[in-house]
Amino acid sequence: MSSNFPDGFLWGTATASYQIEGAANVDGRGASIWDTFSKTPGKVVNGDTGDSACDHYNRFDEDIAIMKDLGVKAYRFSIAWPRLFPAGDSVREERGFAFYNRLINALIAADIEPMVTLYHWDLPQHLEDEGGWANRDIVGAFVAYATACAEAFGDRVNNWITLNEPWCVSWLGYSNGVHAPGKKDFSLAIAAAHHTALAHAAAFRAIKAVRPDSQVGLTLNMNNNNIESPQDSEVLAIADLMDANLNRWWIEAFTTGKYSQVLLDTYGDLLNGVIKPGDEELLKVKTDFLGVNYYSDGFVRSARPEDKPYIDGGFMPFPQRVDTSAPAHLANSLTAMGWVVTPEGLGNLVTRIRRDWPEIPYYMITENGSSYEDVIVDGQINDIERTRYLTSHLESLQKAVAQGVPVKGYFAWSLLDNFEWAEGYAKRFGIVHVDYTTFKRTPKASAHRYKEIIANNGL
Ligand code: PNW
Repeated sequence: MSSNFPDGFLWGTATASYQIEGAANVDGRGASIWDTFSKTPGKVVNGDTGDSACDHYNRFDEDIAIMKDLGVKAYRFSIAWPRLFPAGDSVREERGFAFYNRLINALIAADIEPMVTLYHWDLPQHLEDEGGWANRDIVGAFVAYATACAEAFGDRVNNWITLNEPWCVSWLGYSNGVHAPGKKDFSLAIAAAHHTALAHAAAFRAIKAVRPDSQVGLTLNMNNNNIESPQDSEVLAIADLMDANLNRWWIEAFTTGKYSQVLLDTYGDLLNGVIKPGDEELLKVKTDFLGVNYYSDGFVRSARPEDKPYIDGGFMPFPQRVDTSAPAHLANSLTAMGWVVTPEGLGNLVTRIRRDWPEIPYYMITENGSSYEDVIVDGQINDIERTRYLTSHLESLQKAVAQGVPVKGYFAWSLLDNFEWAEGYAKRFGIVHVDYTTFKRTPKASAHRYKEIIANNGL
């Protein structure tokens, strides 16, 4: 069996606006919830903010040249909503549009396909002041923003992702509060989850109205939740809720217009109360592709006597009595984020998506990557673990693709070391190292390996 990927496989790298751009107070950009959150003491490690980040705003030509050298065919980046509409209303900032025009034109000149994420977490602060994703009015605001983007950039951008990881937006942002806007209110998270699902469908229609031939998808963070004590009915019930909450919520919304019974039962009036008559038809949309962000599998087994009841990720309405720790054989090879390394999970996940939702035409792996502590020796970064993470996940993906699973592209997270949200700059995911005092970029060994993989169209 060939170890190659199909011809035309879209090899890419991915980033997000707030994580790399910097230039936070330049060219009329408005404040986003991440400006506010990162400047709130205690929210981000070391008090880091995205004010300067990688200075990509001023150095995108150099970053495109690096991608060109790697042979990258596509680049996934996000647009900062508050650069285009600083107050989140209808008042445009033309210098923001001009920046993304420069970026898109430079990508096309380098023969790199732009793949645009409309929302990768930098909500205009003014919209949060009105309730943000927990206020249903956000759907209309997002449609206006999506329409403006399709009108401005749709002559050159064919691939659109409406939202990145609505699970993180909803649960990390509004329930457990580790991400902006840092709210800790279970009911707000449930409202946000429903409104992000509505926003995806509405933005999908808005982009298609402007550019009928464009490809519009939604990116979700997903995992396989491996059940290690299938004889325990409590574990089975909690695992089903975890899967519905993380993996099925938004897919079932756009494929069926409805949510799993386990979600309706668990969240009761908090969920039923935000669903309005007619929402079923609004939620349902023939999404062109699913964007999959995959980092790590989950594990769940019977609670040990020492396991105290706890609430994981802020999405359990009751304390769960299960053990979700890493299995012993994986526990001493965690990434710097503390995440288990489970390469076979990537192939398993796309195979599961194919089995459960055959109506979704194809998928893009819109993020996959790892954080490790890098050491610079003689100006070189020999990131063996990150390189192994990359190759082992691609081996797993290749096997699934060879079985006919329709994955059309893979975007390494991330092109650059960057602002890793609540972890600040302390955690590095880049295949290219960034020195945050000089902004010097140095491709790591993983980037050199990725270049070979792209050149061979396989491992
Ligand atoms: C994703 N979690 O975030 C994001 O899309 C990226 O912007 C981010 O840099 C990358 O993964 C690495 O973290 C996540 O706690 C952040 O479950 C946190 C979680 C999941 C995804």
